[in-house]
Amino acid sequence: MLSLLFLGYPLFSPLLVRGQLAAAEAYTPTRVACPPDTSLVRLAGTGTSQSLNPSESAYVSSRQTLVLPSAWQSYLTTVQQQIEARNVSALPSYVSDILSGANGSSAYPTFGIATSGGGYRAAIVGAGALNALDGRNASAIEAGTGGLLQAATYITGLSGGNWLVTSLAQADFPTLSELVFQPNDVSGWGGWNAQYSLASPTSNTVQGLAYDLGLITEIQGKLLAGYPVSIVDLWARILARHFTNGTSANNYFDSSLPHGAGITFSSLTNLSTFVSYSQPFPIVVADSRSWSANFSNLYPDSDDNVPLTNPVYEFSVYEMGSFDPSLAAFTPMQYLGTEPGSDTCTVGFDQLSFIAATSSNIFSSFNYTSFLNGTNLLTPLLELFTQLSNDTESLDWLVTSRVPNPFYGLNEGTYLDSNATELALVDGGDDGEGIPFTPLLAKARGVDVIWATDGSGNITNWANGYVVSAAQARTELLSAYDFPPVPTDTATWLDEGLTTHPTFFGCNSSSPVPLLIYLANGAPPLGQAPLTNITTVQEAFEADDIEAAMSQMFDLTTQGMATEADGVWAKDPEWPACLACAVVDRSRAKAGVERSGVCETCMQKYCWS
Ligand SMILES: *[C@@H]1O[C@H](CO)[C@@H](O)[C@H](O)[C@H]1NC(C)=O
Ligand SMILES: *[C@@H]1O[C@H](CO)[C@@H](O)[C@H](O)[C@H]1NC(C)=O
Ligand SMILES: *[C@@H]1O[C@H](CO)[C@@H](O)[C@H](O)[C@H]1NC(C)=O
Ligand SMILES: *[C@@H]1O[C@H](CO)[C@@H](O)[C@H](O)[C@H]1NC(C)=O
Ligand SMILES: *[C@@H]1O[C@H](CO)[C@@H](O)[C@H](O)[C@H]1NC(C)=O
Ligand SMILES: *[C@@H]1O[C@H](CO)[C@@H](O)[C@H](O)[C@H]1NC(C)=O
Ligand SMILES: *[C@@H]1O[C@H](CO)[C@@H](O)[C@H](O)[C@H]1NC(C)=O
Ligand SMILES: *[C@@H]1O[C@H](CO)[C@@H](O)[C@H](O)[C@H]1NC(C)=O
Ligand SMILES: *[C@@H]1O[C@H](CO)[C@@H](O)[C@H](O)[C@H]1NC(C)=O
Ligand SMILES: *[C@@H]1O[C@H](CO)[C@@H](O)[C@H](O)[C@H]1NC(C)=O
Ligand SMILES: *[C@@H]1O[C@H](CO)[C@@H](O)[C@H](O)[C@H]1NC(C)=O
Ligand SMILES: CC(=O)N[C@H]1CO[C@H](CO)[C@@H](O)[C@@H]1O
Repeated sequence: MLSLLFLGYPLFSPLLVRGQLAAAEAYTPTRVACPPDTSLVRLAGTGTSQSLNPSESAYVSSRQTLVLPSAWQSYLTTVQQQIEARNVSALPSYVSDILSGANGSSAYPTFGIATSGGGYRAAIVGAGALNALDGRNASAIEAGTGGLLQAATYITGLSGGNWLVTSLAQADFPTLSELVFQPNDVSGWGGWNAQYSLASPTSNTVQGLAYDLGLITEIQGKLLAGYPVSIVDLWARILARHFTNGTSANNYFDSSLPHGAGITFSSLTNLSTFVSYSQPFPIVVADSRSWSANFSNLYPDSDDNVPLTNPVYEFSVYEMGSFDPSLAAFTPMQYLGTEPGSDTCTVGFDQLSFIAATSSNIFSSFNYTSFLNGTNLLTPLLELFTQLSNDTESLDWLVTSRVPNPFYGLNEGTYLDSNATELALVDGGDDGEGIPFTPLLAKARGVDVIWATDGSGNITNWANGYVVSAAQARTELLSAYDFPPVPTDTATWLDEGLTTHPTFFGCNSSSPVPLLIYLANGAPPLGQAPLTNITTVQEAFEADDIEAAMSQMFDLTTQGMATEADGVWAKDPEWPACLACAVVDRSRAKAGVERSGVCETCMQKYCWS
């Protein structure tokens, strides 16, 4: 339909280019002289000689010195107050020794939070869980779980979870209700705007056409500047209206505004909460859809055709690359988009909306032909796009995120993308590992304990552990990462009820294997009617429905192993204590102290053996 309407429309005429929208201009990368002494590849090493980006090390170490001591103390106070209020057994003294700082700064755990993919559902349940861990929320304090978010060193996201992580970071780390619902902040953060459907935000045909055409116009500058574009760039411009600053309910269709174009991932270092080290360090991931992959390494039943051995790339404010041993290299985020062999450097390619779209590139599972046949999400846009790019040689590329390969020529023979001048990137969960564990398993980060929220939706939109089993399978194949033992089949996850209450994994392992605190969106809390198993493809939401789902997630996060008697449900009063026991457990073991008191019973109760 659309393509017929616009066939012959002079989309690429110089006229239109001159009249480029603010967004198009801000979205277009530019080539600049490379600053002297800039290396575009950092070799990160492997095993014990692995190194972090010096800027990341500096951020983390400042956060550890200036922010985390009081964050851990506040969390400890919260837990202790709840233990008293509930009249349950006191914590063994080693918990307070560790979290109060009495045993020195090296005793603090290094804590990371991971949020899975699963579309808007994953973003919503992830936000609900973070809200229950947020020390700024009085209900979370009363539940005895508030403050853990503030004590995290890292936060990772992929796909829908990456929408949560990137929007939270760029909005300057607001509370979760401000993040999701912020009404009409015209100049800055305007909330998720979830009432506007991702694919078709308006039922007004004229407005819809203008909107679609606007999206195309917004990515033209990038194409004309000689950079590869794809459907992922259109997706980026849509997501920008939901997950970056500059759009509110009132101006969603205002084509004179940049709608978040120009906000780059690398520029987030200027935010006040970043300058004060108040944010957990954000990282998102995407997979390589290498054309020369070893397809015998597909995770069983994974339907996205990305083998587990393909590189998983991570993106942070400082760099993009992978600790996977086949690559073990990074490029500065600021200069992402620089063509291999070029004597100029590209800036402005690392648009946050483009990274968010890359990590949530669900289009890869459509092949181009099937995409054009029928009505899929964005099909009309793709039709329009085809008219523009006319790139019949590489149609398959149009469903991947296209990034000039900073690592071209590196590690030939082991690094899968070595001979590709352009990376083809797809959704971070396409290999089956639907929770972004990989960055948290990098040896150089030394993460002791991981909180994972699983909002994937394998069974009637509930999580079934599949994505965690896949993560274990990947670490076995790559043998560069340590992962706690978890069930290998979904039957075990479900039969043992591991998805209906929080479960600890790796209780009998020791460092460097991290302890995993796993919370699945696997069943409604407290016997309530389910609201959180939202279908993955739902594209628009009423604020009330999001609020209700987040409220259920709050209960799910704070209930522990709930109990039922005569139809009355109760949260586990010991859950705050048990969670604290898990958080300090690696630090405890490193100090050579035995588990004792309530921690012993807690670990028996919540650990999977
Ligand atoms: C707390 O529990 C103990 C025993 O478990 C009991 O003796 C005591 O009376 C309880 N205190 C309150 C205030 O409920
Ligand atoms: C987004 O807007 C908020 C205020 O609503 C502001 O604090 C923050 O700095 C802005 N972030 C960016 C990247 O402009
Ligand atoms: C941070 O802000 C300063 C001053 O506005 C600017 O010069 C600099 O380029 C910004 N840094 C980044 C990484 O955007
Ligand atoms: C592909 O992976 C399989 C299973 O790990 C392995 O046996 C095989 O050698 C690999 N093939 C190539 C060409 O690397
Ligand atoms: C296109 O869609 C029609 C109707 O859904 C289907 O019958 C046909 O097989 C599809 N063709 C291709 C090439 O996918
Ligand atoms: C793409 O999908 C169509 C329709 O499903 C199918 O006929 C075709 O073989 C597929 N092409 C490739 C390269 O997989
Ligand atoms: C598209 O391809 C056709 C046929 O090869 C060619 O005539 C036309 O100039 C191309 N258009 C663009 C915009 O490249
Ligand atoms: C890249 O290498 C793979 C195998 O290592 C090969 O199949 C492929 O054709 C190569 N691609 C190019 C563009 O050279
Ligand atoms: C949600 O879960 C319930 C109970 O398992 C099921 O009956 C319902 O169909 C699910 N809803 C969706 C949208 O999948
Ligand atoms: C705290 O969390 C509760 C439970 O989800 C929510 O109802 C409330 O709005 C939150 N408060 C703030 C200030 O965000
Ligand atoms: C804390 O320090 C005390 C005194 O040095 C020591 O006895 C104890 O084992 C330490 N505990 C932990 C958990 O490090
Ligand atoms: C995409 C996905 O997760 N699929 C899996 C869902 O779980 C079943 C087993 O219960 C697997 O067979 C699917 O591959």
